[in-house]
Amino acid sequence: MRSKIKNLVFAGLVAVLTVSSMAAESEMDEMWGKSEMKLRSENPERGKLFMEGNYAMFIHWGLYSQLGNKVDGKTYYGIGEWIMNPRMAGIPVDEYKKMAKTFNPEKFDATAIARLAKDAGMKYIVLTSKHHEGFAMYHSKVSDFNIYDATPWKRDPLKELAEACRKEGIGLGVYYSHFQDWTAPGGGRGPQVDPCGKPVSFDEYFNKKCLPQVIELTTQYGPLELIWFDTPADIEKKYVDQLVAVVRKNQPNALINGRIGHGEGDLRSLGDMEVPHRNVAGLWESVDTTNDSWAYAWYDEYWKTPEEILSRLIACVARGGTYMLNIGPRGDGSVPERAARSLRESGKWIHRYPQVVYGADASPWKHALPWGDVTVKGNKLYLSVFEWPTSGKLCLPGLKTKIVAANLLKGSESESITYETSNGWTLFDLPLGAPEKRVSVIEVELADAPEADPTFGIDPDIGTEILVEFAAVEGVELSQKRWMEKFGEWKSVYHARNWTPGGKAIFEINVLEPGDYNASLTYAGEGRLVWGVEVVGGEHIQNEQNSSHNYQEFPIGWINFPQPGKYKVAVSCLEGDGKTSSLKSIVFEPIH
Ligand code: FHN
Repeated sequence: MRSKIKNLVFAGLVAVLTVSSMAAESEMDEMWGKSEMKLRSENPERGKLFMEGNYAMFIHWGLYSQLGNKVDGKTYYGIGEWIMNPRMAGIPVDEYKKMAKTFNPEKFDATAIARLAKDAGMKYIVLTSKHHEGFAMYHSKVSDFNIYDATPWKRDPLKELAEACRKEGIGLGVYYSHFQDWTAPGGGRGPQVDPCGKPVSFDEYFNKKCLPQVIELTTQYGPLELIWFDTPADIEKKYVDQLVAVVRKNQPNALINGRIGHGEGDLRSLGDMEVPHRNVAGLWESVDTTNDSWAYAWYDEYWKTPEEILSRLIACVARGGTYMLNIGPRGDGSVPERAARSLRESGKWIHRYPQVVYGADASPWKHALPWGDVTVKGNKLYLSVFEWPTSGKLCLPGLKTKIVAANLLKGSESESITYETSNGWTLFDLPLGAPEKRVSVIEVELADAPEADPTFGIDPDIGTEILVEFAAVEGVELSQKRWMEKFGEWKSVYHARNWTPGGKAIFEINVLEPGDYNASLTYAGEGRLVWGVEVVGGEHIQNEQNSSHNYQEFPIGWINFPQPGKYKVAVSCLEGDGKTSSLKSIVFEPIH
């Protein structure tokens, strides 16, 4: 059974979230609701593609895609599906609704999208059937504010996508904004009166639009993999219960994500664009996007490269979860070519190494390793090497299970490689050149289920960064900080802050090759700071360095580890404004 299920009992260990100080940001963050990780095991058929596929396509597409973040010649930066919002362009309801008259996505091609997902190695697609602005991207009988009735296009893209997905063997899911509806009277954060000025309650909105639309969606498009609800905010539990009941009745095999609210749903969707650094138990997904926007934004050309996509996907699988990656088609229905190219290129690799991703489990190291990451299938480890060692040896710390064989994979072919062990490390002999241009894979067959010591090994060839979230702290606060880089573009970091005199972050490490290493700290802060780095029971170094409000790596100096083995390294902020100093990580670079 997959470890994401087995580890369920540890779900409570996941770190607590501390949101950033900006009130409006935390308000949006809190709209995700408090979800719990769990698996409803009464139906083993539920969520098969989620469980086995580990990779899906998210699509944000709606009326807003026409604008691409530009209104009356002005560009609004951030997530374009919020363009109506006063913090973006602030478009009045009547004006927004008129945009349906010009929505004519003639380049929409459901088959091409389903094939793109398939080429990308994704197993199902989740389309925004109704986002917060209330426009249904399918033929709804309940509200004429829908793509079939209100636009000159007069087609049902969800129906076309459902058919295309079925033909291509891809699963389908729908996104539905159940609480927020900015154009329907009574909808969450929407107009609270009807066009005649009569007050309309949320209850009326729910019964006249939300619930009937979820019934339509769950009865008219064939089997669905996932019903993806979003931003429950302060919705009452009685509404959530009704939605769950409808989905269970009409789509017993569909998963419900935790953003339905009130701890309901089958799986947890982490914060937007968040790939966790430590293993997370239970059923969960990361939702991310191919650039920095969900909906199409004309200016956003900051695309993830194929390597970045693979790195984030493999990280999610290695942490025990799944990855759903978004595309934002343009208003004419076409998919930005650069997004498609990165998806196809990364997909070629996934099709060569499906065993690394599909049905794969979490890494027993519980975090990434300096050169890459590890996924597991039965008694086999898959080492995905992003940084190929120039020394001819790949160093794996702390493997406790006996190795039966090690192979360097070249697509479906493989070449046996030799290895030796030293002080609890396994050193694999590798050719000097990587067999793959993006990510090379080593398969390690074990005599039993894999077990590993998760202590961070300091790699003798390349720099090892250890995030402070893995440190034990005394006299320092460890918390997660979230912020929006642009409106709706979430970033997060775990940091150690509020350093009191004597405060310490203690990192446990495992050294293979004794000698000098250059220790650097990545931090943000104000003014000059004196940091100390001390090998407990050994050398102490300290240095004054500047700081910046952005996280930056500052060298502290060389430090010696006299012999192989485990050490504790304590970091402290000795002088300067400890209150505003925010430590993100320590880096050890070998001195060759
Ligand atoms: O407000 C939405 C946002 O527009 C987007 O759909 C994301 C995707 O996860 N969900 C909400 C914010 O978390």
